[in-house]
Order: sequence, then structure tokens, then C-alpha cells
Amino acid sequence: MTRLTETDIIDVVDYLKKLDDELKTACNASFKNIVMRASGIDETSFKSLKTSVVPITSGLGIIGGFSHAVCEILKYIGADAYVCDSTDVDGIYNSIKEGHCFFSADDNRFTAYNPLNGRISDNGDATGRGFAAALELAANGIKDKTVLVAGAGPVGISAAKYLHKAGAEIILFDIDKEKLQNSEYRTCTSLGDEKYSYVIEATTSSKVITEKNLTDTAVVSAPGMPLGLEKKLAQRLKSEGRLIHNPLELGTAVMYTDLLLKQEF
Ligand code: 2YC
Repeated sequence: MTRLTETDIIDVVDYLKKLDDELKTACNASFKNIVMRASGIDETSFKSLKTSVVPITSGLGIIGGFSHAVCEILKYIGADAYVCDSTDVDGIYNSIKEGHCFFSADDNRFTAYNPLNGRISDNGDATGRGFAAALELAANGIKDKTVLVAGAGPVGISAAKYLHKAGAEIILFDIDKEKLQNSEYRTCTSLGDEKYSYVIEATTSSKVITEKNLTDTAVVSAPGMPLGLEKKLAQRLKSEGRLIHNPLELGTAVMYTDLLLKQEF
């Protein structure tokens, strides 16, 4: 998975307001409504829980501004979030002792836990569902529509599962055929001449989707970091409200609404 940099997460609050407006244009739904849809909850089951963001110093260590950015994203959708003043296991211990949910990320895993109901959420899984729900709304329903899912990692697989359940026909693309083995979907290891109207771009490469892969009305929902579209194409799609992309926001917010689901044990 791609490690974020400080520039990916500066001015989060201003960015969230802009992103909310972009999503209302592209998906006809607010940031929070997309997030709740991805978790399968509605306003009646939304709660503002005390939630701590615990900085983790292991491995490559702290990313400047990461904990603050996660905290601001959680506050934006209504969680009672704060950055824990202790780090690592001490921070996790203090959060659980207070009965607070907590978010923590090392170099390999970004997770959220709710000690009140045992619910746990993983960023890759949550991100896939967040971008899938956004595409479903942008498409005004995805039933019987074909969706290209580029990238068979945790994010792409989670998006494919959500959209398949919503009735879409999935074409799963990855250059590594190992990742496509035993897949329940139609798969391909190269993008032929087919043009797609609905795309999930969930790869870590920076040039996967080009004009020739897209119809004139195509919508691209891209959790992939870095963005897998060439700059000009990305700018044109964005200006026409047909590109959904953000480095951290959608996935982090879905992790929180995942914690509100009914009892896990
Ligand atoms: O500041 C901290 O607590 C660091 N330990 C955070 C490291 C996050 C590493 N992961 C990433 O940059 C992203 C995640 C946000 C999702 C996938 N990669």
C-alpha cells in the first residue's frame, strides 16, 4: 500500500469542504451520506462516539499531520474525536480504558476498533466500499451495469464485492495474474479496446486508465494512490464532475461508520 506524505494531508478541513461539494456534484449525495451508505447505516443509527487517534511510532514512524488529519475527518462527519496524547500501546491502552473507539496505523495496517461492541474496521476494506458507494450513487444505481475494477488488492476486491452485491457486472483487471486466480468475476491482465462507463481505479501505479479505456460519459472512482490517470485526463474528468478521488478522507470516514454497526459478538 502507498505510504501517504505530509503534502497529501495538509489543510484537511478546507479540503473536506471542497470534496463535499465535488461529491454532491458527481454523486448527488453528500460526503456523509456516501460514507453511511458504504457502511450500510442511516442517520438513525449514527452516533457521535468519543474516538481517539493514536499515533504509532513503529517502523517508518509518524507521518507529520496524519493523526491530526484523521481526527479532523472524523470530526467532520460528527465523531467526538481527539488525538491521543500518548502513542502506541500506551495510547491504545488509555483509549480502551476510557471506553473510547480508537484509530491507529502502522506501515502495514490502518484500523479502527470500538471496544463498546467489538466492531473492527480495516482501511483497505472500508476505502473500497466508500469509493464503490460513490460510484453507485454517481451511476444512479449500478444494477446490470458493467464496472471495470482495476487493481485486485484489498481495496479493489472490497469495491468489487460491494458493487457485485449491488448488481453490477464486474471485470477485474490486474497485471499480476496470481491476484486473479479463483476469482468469481470476469478477469483480465491487460485492458483491450473495450471502453468502460464505470471504473474503480484501485492500483498503486500512476498511469493505468487512459482515454481509450473510457466512454464519453465515463465516471472514474479512484481510491488508488497515486491517482492512476494521466494529469490531463484527470483534470478533464474532474472539471466535468466525473472523477472521485481523495487520499484519505472517504476510507477513514467509512471506518468510523463501520464501528456503529450492530453488535459484533
Ligand atoms: O503517524 C502515524 O501514526 C504513522 N504510523 C501513520 C502511518 C500510515 C501509513 N499508511 C499510509 O500512509 C496509508 C494509509 C492511510 C492507508 C494506506 N496507506
